[in-house]
Formats: sequence, C-alpha cells, structure tokens
Amino acid sequence: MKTELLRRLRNADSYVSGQELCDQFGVSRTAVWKWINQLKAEGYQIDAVSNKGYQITSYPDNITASEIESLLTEQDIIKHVVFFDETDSTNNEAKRDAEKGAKDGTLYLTEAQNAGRGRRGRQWLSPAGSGVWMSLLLRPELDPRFASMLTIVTAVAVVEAIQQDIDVDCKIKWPNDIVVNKHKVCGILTEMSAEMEQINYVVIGIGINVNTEDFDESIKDMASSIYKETGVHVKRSELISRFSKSFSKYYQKFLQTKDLSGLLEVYNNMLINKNKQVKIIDRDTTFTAVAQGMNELGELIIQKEDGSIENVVAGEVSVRGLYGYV
Ligand code: BTX
Repeated sequence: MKTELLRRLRNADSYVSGQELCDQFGVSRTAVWKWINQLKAEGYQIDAVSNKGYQITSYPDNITASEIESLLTEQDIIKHVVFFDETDSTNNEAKRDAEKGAKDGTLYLTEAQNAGRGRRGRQWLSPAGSGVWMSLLLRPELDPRFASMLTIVTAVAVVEAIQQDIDVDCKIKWPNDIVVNKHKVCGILTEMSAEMEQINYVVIGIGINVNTEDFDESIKDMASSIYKETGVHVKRSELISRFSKSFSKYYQKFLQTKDLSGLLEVYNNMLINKNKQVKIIDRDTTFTAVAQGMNELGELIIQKEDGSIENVVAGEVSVRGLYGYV
C-alpha cells in the first residue's frame, strides 16, 4: 500500500484528498494518516491541508523498494524490488534468491555492500548513501553463449540513463566500463547459471558512483562519481527508473536479434576508444592498434599497425589508452 500511495501522490498535479485515498485503497482515514507519517519519517516532505488533502513537496534521495517501485510502469523490466540497508553483495543476494526460484525482473538493491565484487575476483568499493549498488535478475530464453552481451546492453542503458538527466559527456570504455572525463563512474558484473543450451538465470550487477564525494586512496586516481565530475546531485531512484526504461528498450531489441545489431550505432557513438590508438594487452603480448568500433557480437574491431583488421574478444584481451586507463 505504501508503494501505491507514493505512486498516487507522485503522479498527482496537486493535492489528493484523504477521502479519495481512503476510497482508492479501501482503508480508514487513520490508516492513510499512518502511512503518510511513515513517508514523512522516511524523508518525504508532505503538505497536509484540511479540505484539500496531501501533496508531496520534496523527495529524499531514498532507494527503498517503495520509492523505486512507485516510479515503475508496466513497461519496465524491473517488476519487483528487494532492498537492504546493507549486504555483502547484491549479486550474491540475487543468486541466493534465484536458486530459491525468484522471478525474472527482480531487482536487488542496497545502500552499502561490505563485500562488493568486481570482475575476476576484484573488489568493488560500495560505501553507504551515495551510490547505486544493484543487481537485476533475469531469466531470458537464450543460448548461454549470448549472455555476456547483456553486459553491453546494460552499459548502453546506464549511459543513456545518466545522460538523460544531466549534460555530461559520459562514455564507454570497451567493453563496459563507464567513464566521465576518463574516470570510471560505473562497473558491471554479469554472472550466470546455465545448462548446456539454456540459461537458468543471469544476474547483472551494476555499481554506479552517483553522489560520492571522496574515494578510497587505492582507487582515487581512476574512479570518480557523477557528482564529482558535474557538481550535480542526482536522485538515485530516478536514475534507476531511467535505467530500467532504457534497459527494457534495448533488451527487447537484443532478445529479437540475439545479437547487438539493434544497439550498435548507439554503442559506437558512446565508445571512448573509437578511432583512437589503444594498447591491446593479450596474455603474452602488448601491441598498439586503432580501435574502430564494436561489432554485433561485442568484439572490438581493431586495425593493427600493419594495416590488418582483427576482432578481439573481451575477456581474452584488455584495452588501455596509450598513456593510461583510457
Ligand atoms: P572491475 O573488475 O572492472 O573493477 C574493479 C576494479 O575497479 C577494482 O579492482 C578497483 O581498482 C576499481 N574499483 C573498486 N571500486 C570502485 C568504485 N566504487 N568505483 C570505481 N572503481 C572502483 C567492475 O569490476 C564490476 C563492478 C560491479 C559492481 C556491482 S555493485 C552491485 C553488484 N554487486 C557486486 O558485488 N558487484 C556488482
């Protein structure tokens, strides 16, 4: 009921009368009043005027389940939100729940992670109150070979969600680091459980440094936040809602084609490496090439110094700028 009340007040142009709320939800005025007080305690400023009713005048930077769910519509990929004040890792939460049968479209979200994970066993620092640390559980009918492409779909949706709200030059470092002014503001970790030809579930973990002001010594040279780079405080719930809408759009395209052709142009326009010289770091060699763009399989097309064209695969090589991370 809290979600529905929040949605009703959020979507109203002006005051909503107490009586209307009682009728809509089939509860007493005292019950409505209690829910209003709960919202106030969570930081929503609500104007209550006799004979007029209630109106929200200011929203806190909350990422509770009811806050996120009140922003979703039928078209959203996110159907249900599970929120934690703190957890080890939302990817772990999603995987634990998936094993117990949790549904496609469930989002796991937390204020802080004490064991946030990056790729290949790396750590993802996830302090309280300033970031979006979330994992989306999906159960696509898809050959497991294609699952890693979901990371690319996610990267495009995150960039679109960030750029819809603020004027910022947000880019993707192939395959899926999201950077602003050459600093990493978001990382994505996709994990999967599958049989030979069928996916049981995919968990897409997304960490976005949104309003972070200070970074740990170990990452402060390469990491940054949207706030640090732009001076703009972004409401995290609205960012998540925009992400959900963008992701839903590109995910539908992806499921139709089972490759990245539907978002190739968008992705390549976001690619910071495009037409730039990069260092390709292979298991036993490092060489310089020009990155030409990504193909529909998610591979990076490069032109080597001898003029030959090659496609390199994420996971087998990594890419750096000539003079640093980007
Ligand atoms: P990655 O392996 O590309 O990045 C990890 C590396 O990034 C670390 O080794 C460190 O150098 C740097 N790093 C650590 N924390 C941060 C940070 N907050 N901002 C910028 N750089 C950082 C990227 O892995 C995948 C990250 C996914 C994180 C999400 S959060 C929700 C979900 N739960 C979970 O445990 N992981 C995912």
